Amino acid sequence: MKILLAILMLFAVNSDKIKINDPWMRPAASGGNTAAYFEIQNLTDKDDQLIKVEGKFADSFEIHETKEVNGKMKMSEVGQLTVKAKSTVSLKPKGNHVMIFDVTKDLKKGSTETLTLTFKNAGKIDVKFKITDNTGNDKQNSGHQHH
Ligand SMILES: [Cu+2]
Repeated sequence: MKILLAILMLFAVNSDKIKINDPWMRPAASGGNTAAYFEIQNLTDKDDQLIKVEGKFADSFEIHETKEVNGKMKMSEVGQLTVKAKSTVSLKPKGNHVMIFDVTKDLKKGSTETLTLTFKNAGKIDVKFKITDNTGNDKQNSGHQHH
Protein backbone atom coordinates (compact mmCIF):
# COMPACT_ATOMS: atom_id res chain seq x y z
CA MET A 1 0.00 0.00 0.00
CA LYS A 2 2.86 2.38 0.83
CA ILE A 3 4.50 1.59 -2.49
CA LEU A 4 1.28 2.25 -4.36
CA LEU A 5 0.91 5.55 -2.56
CA ALA A 6 4.45 6.54 -3.53
CA ILE A 7 3.71 5.66 -7.15
CA LEU A 8 0.54 7.70 -7.12
CA MET A 9 2.43 10.65 -5.68
CA LEU A 10 5.11 10.30 -8.31
CA PHE A 11 2.53 10.64 -11.04
CA ALA A 12 0.59 13.45 -9.46
CA VAL A 13 1.72 16.79 -10.78
CA ASN A 14 1.18 19.94 -8.90
CA SER A 15 1.12 23.49 -10.11
CA ASP A 16 -0.43 26.23 -8.04
CA LYS A 17 -3.03 26.81 -10.73
CA ILE A 18 -3.74 23.45 -12.31
CA LYS A 19 -3.45 19.97 -10.88
CA ILE A 20 -3.35 16.88 -13.10
CA ASN A 21 -4.58 13.66 -11.52
CA ASP A 22 -4.18 10.04 -12.63
CA PRO A 23 -2.46 10.51 -16.00
CA TRP A 24 -2.32 7.32 -18.06
CA MET A 25 -2.03 6.20 -21.68
CA ARG A 26 -2.84 3.02 -23.50
CA PRO A 27 0.09 0.94 -24.82
CA ALA A 28 0.77 1.17 -28.55
CA ALA A 29 3.20 -0.25 -31.08
CA SER A 30 5.42 2.05 -33.11
CA GLY A 31 3.40 3.55 -35.95
CA GLY A 32 0.11 3.07 -34.14
CA ASN A 33 -2.26 5.44 -32.38
CA THR A 34 -3.17 5.75 -28.74
CA ALA A 35 -5.06 7.95 -26.32
CA ALA A 36 -4.19 9.69 -23.07
CA TYR A 37 -6.50 10.20 -20.11
CA PHE A 38 -6.30 12.32 -16.98
CA GLU A 39 -8.21 14.64 -14.74
CA ILE A 40 -7.69 18.40 -14.77
CA GLN A 41 -8.34 20.30 -11.59
CA ASN A 42 -8.51 24.07 -11.85
CA LEU A 43 -7.42 25.48 -8.49
CA THR A 44 -7.94 29.12 -9.44
CA ASP A 45 -11.05 31.26 -9.50
CA LYS A 46 -10.65 31.91 -13.22
CA ASP A 47 -11.73 29.63 -16.05
CA ASP A 48 -8.80 28.07 -17.91
CA GLN A 49 -8.44 26.20 -21.19
CA LEU A 50 -6.27 23.31 -22.25
CA ILE A 51 -5.16 24.58 -25.65
CA LYS A 52 -2.32 22.32 -26.71
CA VAL A 53 -0.78 18.93 -26.07
CA GLU A 54 2.71 17.98 -27.24
CA GLY A 55 5.14 15.13 -26.76
CA LYS A 56 8.35 13.81 -28.28
CA PHE A 57 7.13 10.27 -28.89
CA ALA A 58 4.50 10.85 -31.60
CA ASP A 59 3.73 12.95 -34.65
CA SER A 60 0.47 14.57 -33.69
CA PHE A 61 -1.77 15.18 -30.72
CA GLU A 62 -5.40 16.24 -30.75
CA ILE A 63 -7.92 17.00 -28.04
CA HIS A 64 -11.01 14.90 -28.74
CA GLU A 65 -14.49 14.71 -27.36
CA THR A 66 -16.81 11.74 -27.72
CA LYS A 67 -20.49 12.32 -28.33
CA GLU A 68 -23.36 10.03 -28.99
CA VAL A 69 -24.82 10.64 -32.44
CA ASN A 70 -27.81 8.51 -33.48
CA GLY A 71 -26.90 5.89 -30.91
CA LYS A 72 -23.28 5.69 -32.00
CA MET A 73 -20.26 7.08 -30.21
CA LYS A 74 -18.40 9.51 -32.43
CA MET A 75 -15.22 11.37 -31.63
CA SER A 76 -14.22 14.70 -32.99
CA GLU A 77 -11.45 17.19 -32.47
CA VAL A 78 -12.08 20.16 -30.24
CA GLY A 79 -9.60 23.01 -30.39
CA GLN A 80 -9.57 23.46 -26.64
CA LEU A 81 -11.05 22.15 -23.45
CA THR A 82 -12.42 24.53 -20.82
CA VAL A 83 -11.95 23.86 -17.14
CA LYS A 84 -14.14 26.24 -15.19
CA ALA A 85 -12.91 28.05 -12.09
CA LYS A 86 -12.57 25.74 -9.07
CA SER A 87 -13.78 22.80 -11.18
CA THR A 88 -12.59 19.48 -12.47
CA VAL A 89 -12.78 17.98 -15.95
CA SER A 90 -12.11 14.30 -16.59
CA LEU A 91 -10.63 12.85 -19.74
CA LYS A 92 -11.55 9.20 -19.74
CA PRO A 93 -12.44 6.29 -22.03
CA LYS A 94 -15.66 7.00 -23.99
CA GLY A 95 -15.36 10.69 -23.08
CA ASN A 96 -12.87 13.47 -23.68
CA HIS A 97 -9.36 12.30 -24.40
CA VAL A 98 -6.08 13.27 -26.00
CA MET A 99 -5.71 11.37 -29.27
CA ILE A 100 -2.15 10.54 -30.20
CA PHE A 101 -1.29 9.64 -33.80
CA ASP A 102 1.71 7.78 -35.21
CA VAL A 103 3.77 7.04 -32.15
CA THR A 104 7.44 6.84 -33.11
CA LYS A 105 8.34 4.05 -30.71
CA ASP A 106 6.72 1.20 -28.82
CA LEU A 107 4.83 2.43 -25.79
CA LYS A 108 5.19 -0.50 -23.45
CA LYS A 109 3.02 -1.30 -20.51
CA GLY A 110 4.72 -0.23 -17.29
CA SER A 111 6.82 2.54 -18.81
CA THR A 112 6.13 6.27 -18.79
CA GLU A 113 6.10 9.08 -21.34
CA THR A 114 5.94 12.82 -20.83
CA LEU A 115 3.31 15.04 -22.36
CA THR A 116 3.44 18.81 -22.21
CA LEU A 117 0.02 20.31 -21.59
CA THR A 118 -0.41 23.99 -22.39
CA PHE A 119 -3.09 25.97 -20.58
CA LYS A 120 -4.14 29.48 -21.54
CA ASN A 121 -3.63 30.85 -18.02
CA ALA A 122 -1.51 28.29 -16.21
CA GLY A 123 0.97 27.87 -19.07
CA LYS A 124 2.92 24.71 -19.82
CA ILE A 125 2.87 21.73 -17.50
CA ASP A 126 4.96 18.59 -18.08
CA VAL A 127 3.12 15.48 -17.00
CA LYS A 128 4.44 11.93 -16.79
CA PHE A 129 1.90 9.44 -18.11
CA LYS A 130 1.90 5.85 -16.97
CA ILE A 131 1.41 3.40 -19.82
CA THR A 132 -1.18 0.85 -18.82
CA ASP A 133 -4.16 -0.95 -20.26
CA ASN A 134 -5.78 -1.05 -16.87
CA THR A 135 -8.49 1.55 -17.19
CA GLY A 136 -8.76 1.64 -13.42
CA ASN A 137 -12.51 1.99 -13.86
CA ASP A 138 -13.64 5.21 -12.31
CA LYS A 139 -11.68 7.82 -10.49
CA GLN A 140 -13.22 6.78 -7.16
CA ASN A 141 -11.42 3.47 -7.44
CA SER A 142 -7.96 4.87 -7.91
CA GLY A 143 -5.71 3.73 -5.14
CA HIS A 144 -7.71 0.54 -4.80
CA GLN A 145 -7.53 -0.82 -8.31
CA HIS A 146 -4.82 -3.35 -7.57
CA HIS A 147 -6.62 -5.12 -4.76
CU1 LIG B 1 -10.09 10.31 -30.39
